[in-house]
Amino acid sequence: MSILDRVNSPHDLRQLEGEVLPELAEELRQFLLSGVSQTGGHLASSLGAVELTIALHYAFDTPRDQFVWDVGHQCYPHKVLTGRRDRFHTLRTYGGISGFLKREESEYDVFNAGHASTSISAALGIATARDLKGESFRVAAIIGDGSFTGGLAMEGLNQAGFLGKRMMIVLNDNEMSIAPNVGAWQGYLNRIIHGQPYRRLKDEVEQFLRSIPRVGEGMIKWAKQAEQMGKQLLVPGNLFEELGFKYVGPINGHSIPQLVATFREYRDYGHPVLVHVVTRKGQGYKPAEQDPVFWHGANPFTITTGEVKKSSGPPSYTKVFAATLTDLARQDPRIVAVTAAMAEGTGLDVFARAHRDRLFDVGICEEHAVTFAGGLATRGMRPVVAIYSSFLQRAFDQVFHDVCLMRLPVVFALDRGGLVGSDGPTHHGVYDLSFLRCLPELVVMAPRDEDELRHMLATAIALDRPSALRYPRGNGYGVKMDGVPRLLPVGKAEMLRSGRDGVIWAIGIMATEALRAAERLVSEGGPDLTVVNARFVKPLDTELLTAHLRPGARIMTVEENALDGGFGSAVMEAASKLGARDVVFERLGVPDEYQPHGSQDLLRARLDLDVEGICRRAKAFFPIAQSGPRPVAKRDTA
Ligand SMILES: Cc1ncc(C[n+]2csc(CCOP(=O)(O)OP(=O)(O)O)c2C)c(N)n1
Repeated sequence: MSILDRVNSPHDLRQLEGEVLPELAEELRQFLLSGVSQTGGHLASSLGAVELTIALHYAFDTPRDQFVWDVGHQCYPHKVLTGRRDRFHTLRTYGGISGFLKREESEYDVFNAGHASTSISAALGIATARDLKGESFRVAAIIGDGSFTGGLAMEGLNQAGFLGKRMMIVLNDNEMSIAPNVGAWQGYLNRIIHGQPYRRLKDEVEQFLRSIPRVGEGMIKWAKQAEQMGKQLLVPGNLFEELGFKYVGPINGHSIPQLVATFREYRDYGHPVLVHVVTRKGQGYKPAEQDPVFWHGANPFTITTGEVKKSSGPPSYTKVFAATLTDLARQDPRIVAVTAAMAEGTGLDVFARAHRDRLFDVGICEEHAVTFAGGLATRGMRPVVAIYSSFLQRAFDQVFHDVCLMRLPVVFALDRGGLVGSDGPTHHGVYDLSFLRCLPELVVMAPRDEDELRHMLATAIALDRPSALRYPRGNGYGVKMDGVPRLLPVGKAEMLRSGRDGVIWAIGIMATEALRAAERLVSEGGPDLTVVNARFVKPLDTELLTAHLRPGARIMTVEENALDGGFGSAVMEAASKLGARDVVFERLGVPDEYQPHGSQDLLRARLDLDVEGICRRAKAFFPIAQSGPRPVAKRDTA
């Protein structure tokens, strides 16, 4: 029986002798590799946190003591040690355990996560409640250096230093976000780790003394003594001390004895303590150590070779977006791109290769990214903020206050719109159409395939007002690319098909799915349907809609977005404003509940958002015309 086999809870872990913990770390690492090689998942961050996780559970008294993990993508060792070893093979699969922290899953997951930079605020809230209730447990926030750059983390740090609550912040510094971390904070942390300010000063002093003629070795010796005093002023972590934290570190994050000793020494410190732990992303698995960016989130792979099972097929929407933007920027020097630490995920690494000085990685700072873009736009630039739909949620006010209210021409390129799959509810981008379409001045669109994405991007950049285009995760349909990107008429929908038994209005790739469904239905003797690709959620094509609002009409809407406040709602609201009478609507989309993790296909099928589902729902909703051909509703151009 391995050591890991004997650990079914942190309590079991704490029964082990300290000497066996490095061996346990090795077993745990192999276990993670074997599991993630089957399921895929966030490998490199979890491998880097193996020793840290063991040491934390060993030194603290969980679940009484509360750990708040930031983002949650590094929590696999925590999952395995907290009784989920036997379910680890179900990681990120439908019905299986989540890839992030989830309170519903375990009492050891005290705060859900998936989005970055929340841990300090949440831990401070827990510590504050503890003190108000006269309780005595310990609280620790575990946050990576990337997540540490987020505005929310800074806000938490600000209040934590001020309140002086008994809590620990463990800064897991691997000098990497998904890609190498950026920003002035990272510069500061790097200087602590690598001792640069001190070394630089030392070099400069020596150089200066040597440059003075006839300064003997005695003088340099004296200077070295003085330098020792100077060193006191340059103790690493001073900035944290100034902010009200006891700074401890930097600590080797792969040395369990050092970690355990440090946690034991400071776990009951009366004030906030920041323990600066240095780890290596991908530790212990050569391919991940060598390319931690690639291995941040891995598809299933072969452990021995590091060969990843590639998904083949047409280019992804991300790729098409990046290639198009890169081309458009060749003609238009106003175009600049902004990413919040997601250059690879959004494809902007491709853009940066061609336009090195025109990509701005602002760190995991979505709010700042949007306002920064607003500032750029006031001076005539055309900023394209490429961001995952679900991460834009935290910058809603910036979209409203710093862009739309001033009608600034910022383009929001929202990747991962719709159901994203195995990352689950924190990452599904199913609210953007709802939260964006309520903002005046904003043009909101979604392409039906990868070719239309190109035209929409060109259209968005040409506009003198803010715009958002959202497109899904995954591969396109492999459609032919239709010449150079052209400008689409704003607010005009596209008729994909005419039928006599009813109308489907769909947005984004659901328009393509609806068209396929309509074709299948006629071929099977089902209802003969008109299919409209709305293209724009805002402004909506009310002219075409008016033509479809005949008394007795049946209109189905299809969207990969929340039904509440989404595209179908927009159609119904427009119909109501247009005075429609006696029109029946059926809306397909995401119901008012959080969607689980699982494959995209499966999640879509559950909600009838695939050809099969649309066919089934359409058969039930649209009666088939009994008598001969009826005139198809024509566009009223009057
Ligand atoms: C608000 C938000 N923006 C972006 C992301 C995507 N994301 C997930 S992990 C990550 C990097 C985190 O870096 P760090 O905190 O240093 O952890 P590491 O992976 O290096 O251990 C990013 C940008 C996210 N989860 N949440």
